[in-house]
Amino acid sequence: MSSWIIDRRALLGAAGQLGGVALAGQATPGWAKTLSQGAAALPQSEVLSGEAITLRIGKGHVTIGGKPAKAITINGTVPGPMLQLKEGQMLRLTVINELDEPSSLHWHGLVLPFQMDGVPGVSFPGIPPRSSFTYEFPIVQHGTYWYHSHSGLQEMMGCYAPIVIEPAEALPALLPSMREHVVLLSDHSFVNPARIARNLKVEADYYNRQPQTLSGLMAGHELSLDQRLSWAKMRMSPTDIADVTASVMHYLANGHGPDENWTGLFSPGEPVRLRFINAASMTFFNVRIPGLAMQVVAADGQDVQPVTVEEFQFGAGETYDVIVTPQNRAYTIAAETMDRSGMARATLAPAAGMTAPVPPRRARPLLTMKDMGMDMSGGAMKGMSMKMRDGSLAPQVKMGPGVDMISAMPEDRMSDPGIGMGDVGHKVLTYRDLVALHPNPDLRAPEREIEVHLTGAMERYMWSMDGKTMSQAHEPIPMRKGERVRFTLVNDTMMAHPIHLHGHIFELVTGHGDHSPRKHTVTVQPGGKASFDVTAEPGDWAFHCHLFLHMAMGMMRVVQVRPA
Ligand SMILES: [Cu+2]
Repeated sequence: MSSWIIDRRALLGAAGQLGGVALAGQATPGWAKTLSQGAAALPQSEVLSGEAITLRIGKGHVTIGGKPAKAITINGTVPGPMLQLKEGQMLRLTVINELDEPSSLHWHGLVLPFQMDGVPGVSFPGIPPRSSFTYEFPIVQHGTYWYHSHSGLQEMMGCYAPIVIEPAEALPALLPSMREHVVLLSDHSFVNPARIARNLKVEADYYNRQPQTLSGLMAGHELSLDQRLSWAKMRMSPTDIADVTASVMHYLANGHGPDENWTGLFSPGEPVRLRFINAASMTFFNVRIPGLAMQVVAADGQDVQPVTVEEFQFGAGETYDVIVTPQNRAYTIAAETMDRSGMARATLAPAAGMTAPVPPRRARPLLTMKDMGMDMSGGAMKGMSMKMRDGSLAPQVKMGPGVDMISAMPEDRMSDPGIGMGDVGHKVLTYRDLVALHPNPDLRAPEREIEVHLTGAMERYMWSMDGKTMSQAHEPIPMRKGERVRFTLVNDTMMAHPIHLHGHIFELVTGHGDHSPRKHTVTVQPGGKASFDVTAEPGDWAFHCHLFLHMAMGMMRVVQVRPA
């Protein structure tokens, strides 16, 4: 039976693009070329591996829809070169900053001595213009990770790339020879990020002005006049799903726009491992492959017991490895943005030039009372606008113009599939579905709990923790080496925030005991809360929202771990 979908125009188009890539020279690194046989099939010259690696940060371009956009590149490309490492090896990375401004590289999700973590002003001084820094550390883990600049808004301009670490010992569930593809999703704008930040500061909904439509109202997707007035009274909008949208961003798969259609090849019937990385600066993605179930086998690089889903939503900084078994046809990898304003697209195909239908973007989701930390079972919106500004609910939060709400009844939302994912009609991954493959390394109960509120004022585009920005908070969060602590993050905003703790892999508190799923980045749903247990590693560590503009505005702290 042959169900090949060969689109002749696409075939010619793909051939043209391959030529285009060759002409463009260095625009795309070897691992991200428009047509890929798989990461293992790459010639040695196309990946960076071994114990000594040199990376150059410089100025360049990324081509989106045939137009060049300014970019900060690593070794001349966006994304940068893939690092293929092996658990147990030593690594010496020389990073040359060719920019006229300070720079840095941070190894996202790697457990390492804090001086090698690469956050200017926190763990090292940064790399001055026209100079270099050498990072040196052992690789103590395996899985899918990535690296990016932690200076200014350079990450937002393309300064990121994947890291794939092979396990010291082969995992029983995975064939060592299994074909695999990295699918790195990102966002890029033709507008300078500093200008995007300025525009949001002047008008927080600058990029989010999708008007409510009459047809939407009639279809039941939109709000009644009454509901709209209630939201307005609270100075909130149920459409604040994302602050940076497709009106200014373009969404890329392995550095390619939807029309360039990055394509990963496979042999029909063979299991293929896809390493999804959300390297976007400001975007959550809903990832699905219509017609193909995905078996999630790792989260943030940590092995989990296989769980089969049709779709998952993930935030900036998170990674998922999935195994798919495609048949003899092409499939679209559809990575719709959480606010449904745009989509990154790629293709899995048994031969070059094949495409599958691209699913249309689904209707824009709306926020609910749950997203404001309100349980609506007992009452209506009446009185809510008072309650949501009640500072006594969170004594440690510094109330002021930078805090426009406090979650009155924050719920644990670890079983939540994500904004807009509740009614898509198929199985969507939740954190509670994740169960670690191996027992957790530290089974001690936490000695104490640290509650951190994620705070903000949407209208002023202010973002903070406990009501204070990074620059207003002079005290780091103190911990002792080896101390076991439970962090509970309470989201007092109506946006989802992917919160990343550097240098640690923590256990999500989701009721799975000694097989708790381990991660380095946890998304906290709007108005909800999330807890994780962590064993403190010595040093100064960045702790922040991975939406880069939220971090830049102040949703960040330093966690300082002193000797016991
Ligand atoms: Cu955030």
